[in-house]
Order: sequence, then C-alpha cells, then structure tokens
Amino acid sequence: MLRLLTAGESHGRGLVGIIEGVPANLELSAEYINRQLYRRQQGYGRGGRMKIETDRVEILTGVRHGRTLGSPISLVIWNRDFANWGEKMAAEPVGKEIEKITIARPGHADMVGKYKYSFDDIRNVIERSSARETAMRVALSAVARKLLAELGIMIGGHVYSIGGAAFKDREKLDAVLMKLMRRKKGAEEISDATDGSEVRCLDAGIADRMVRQIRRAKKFGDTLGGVVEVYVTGLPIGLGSYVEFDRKLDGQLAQAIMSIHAIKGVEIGEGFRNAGLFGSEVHDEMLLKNKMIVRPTNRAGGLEGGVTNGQPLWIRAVMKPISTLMKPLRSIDLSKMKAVEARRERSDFCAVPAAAVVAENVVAPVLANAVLEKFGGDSIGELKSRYTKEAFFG
Ligand code: EPS
Repeated sequence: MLRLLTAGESHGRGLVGIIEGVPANLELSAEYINRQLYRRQQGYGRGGRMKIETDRVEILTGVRHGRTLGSPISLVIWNRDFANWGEKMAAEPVGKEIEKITIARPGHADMVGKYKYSFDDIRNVIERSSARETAMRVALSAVARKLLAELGIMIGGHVYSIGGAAFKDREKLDAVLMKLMRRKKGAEEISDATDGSEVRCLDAGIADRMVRQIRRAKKFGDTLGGVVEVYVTGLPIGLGSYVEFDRKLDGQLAQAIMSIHAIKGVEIGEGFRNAGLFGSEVHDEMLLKNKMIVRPTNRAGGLEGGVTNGQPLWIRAVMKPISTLMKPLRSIDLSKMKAVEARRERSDFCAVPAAAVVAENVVAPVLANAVLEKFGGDSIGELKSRYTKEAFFG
C-alpha cells in the first residue's frame, strides 16, 4: 500500500517528499513528473511567485535507469525564491532580530496556527500552511498517476466555474466531456484539451468571462474561488469497499480533495443537486446491451456503496477565494490585541486553474492504493498479470 509524506516550507530551501509502496519496474522519469508540476504552475490569476519558480523535481532515490526499484522514492523540488529568503528562513540562528508577523489574515491558518503551536511569529505558520506544499503533493501523486496509466486508468480535470462565470448548460458540457473521454486517452483527453486554456476551461466564451472576472477582482484588490471537476476513466468495478466506513472509496477521495488548500466542499457526481430531486430522477438505471450492464446516466459519479461501479469517476470540488487580500479585511494584531487591517502578502488572486491540476493528481494515490489492495503485486508485471478483465467481473 502506498504511503506519502511531504515536507518543506514555502520559502525554505525546498520541498521534499517520499512515496513508498510503488511496485518495482514501473517506468518513471523526472520529465513525466515535471509535466504535472508545469501544469500546476500555470493559470491566469497567479501571483509573482510563479514567475520566480520553475518547479522541477529531482529524483533522489528509488529509481534506477528509468525504472522504480520497489524501494521508497524520494523527490526534491528546490525553491528558487529561497535565494531571497536566506536569513529569514535559515535553519540556524542568524544572530539578529528578524521582523515578526503578528497580524492574522482572516481565512488563513495564521491565527489558529499561532495559538496551536504557541508561536510569537506567524511566519512560522504561513510557511507550512501555504499552498506551495501542493507542488510536492502533485509530484508524489504523479508517480501513482503513472502506475494507473499503465493499467489504462486515466485522469482528467477542468475548471467548471470561477466567481460568477460558470457553465450554464450541464447537458452540453456533459456531451463535450463524454466525447473527449471516448477518445484514446480517456479522461486525460479532458486535461489535454484544457492545457491550452489559461483558466483550464473547455469553452472559450466562458473562459473569457472567467478571465474578465479575475481581472476585475485583481483591480479591486480582491480574490476569487470556483469549482473544479475531476474525471477518471478505465476503472474496474469493485475498487473500495462498503464493508467498513474507512474503506469506502468516496470517503477516501473526499479526504484527498478536501486536504487541498482552500477547498471547502466536495461532491461525488451530482451530489448536492440530487438533494432537490425524487429518487426516480436521481438513480442511474441499469440496462442490458449485448449481455453487458449499461448505465444511461452517471449521476452517482462512478461510485455506489463506496465502490467503483465501472462508470467514470466524477468529483466536484469548491475552492474558496484565496484569503490574502490586497484590499485587507478587518483583523487583529495578536501581539498587542489591537484592531488593525490584515497584512498584505504576495499571493495569487485566483488559483482555481492550479487547483484543478492538484485535484487531478491527488486522487491518483487513493485509486492506486485501491488497485494495489484488490490486485496486489511487487512488480508492475505482477500487478498487470493480475489485472485482467476476468479479475474485474469474477
Ligand atoms: C504557491 C506559492 C505561494 C503562493 C501560493 C501558492 O508563494 P508566495 O506565498 O511566496 O507568493 O503563490 O500560496 C497561497 C496562495 C497561500 O495562501 O499560501 C504555490 O507554489 O502554489
């Protein structure tokens, strides 16, 4: 089973990560991982930091001559910006007073982190609570994504809305998504199609509106959130389990998605919309076609009973607007307990397009784990030999 661990401060020397439990002989290159890192860095509405960084991973261990060894794989991404933060972020004492941050930004981890860890400097909180952590999470998750791709399990994502700019015609969008997913690379075709859009939107007209909304927010010193969607194709029936709560795949996927910075809501399929409908309007009927089970709809989003049902997995996630505002909200200086304006800090104005890439990737370790639990194997060859069509349907 896969285990992942990330470490690193936003302006520290770099981000490091370990993924353990990856079968041996999986083809893996830094280039494959870097592609996901590059995608994560893009998007209209990002701040100055992304102009400084060119996130690239170095594979330190666990891979030899382009193939995994079955041993823990460790990765590092160096922070270029560390050059500007040497003293502020030095591991050793620097022998002089470094200005402390004492004003908390509403919505950020600043206040809770200060009290939880008894810090007198909110810098200690900012550094690890930053969404920069997702760079390493994406890098580690890309390893699991590669494993899934070897089995034909493909992942894709797109931006559904930013601020008030959203898809209005769900049926039309579904038709576009289904058409893409029927192509060779399945759900990954969705990602490929959005790579050309600076807001990762499948419709040029809606993309324009999204960009205009972000531009307006930026002008007023404000930020914007939105909704992203992730799809996975090629999943067999039977990943996850209904027998015990912590083995339900929907619960595990929700955890992975909710742990992405600024994500405040997650649904599988048409989760929230279904609340207003009759059961007969919600559940996906089963039809027989050439002795195969066919589902004309996928409102359940590919999971029934916490188990994959052979339909594409469909996850929606809500990202709140980023909490660092250039037009500050009312806040408190926690060292003096005095009312002040929140601190301004370099940040993104909108990171929804990046969140779509992060969301695509973080589902990979959850799904790869479920695959390994059901089929197992110490090498990719062994896993593939067990991962047959017969194994799916008994
Ligand atoms: C991020 C790096 C950060 C932010 C952003 C994500 O860099 P800096 O804080 O130095 O500008 O751009 O983080 C946040 C929005 C946040 O609230 O922490 C990155 O690499 O994704």
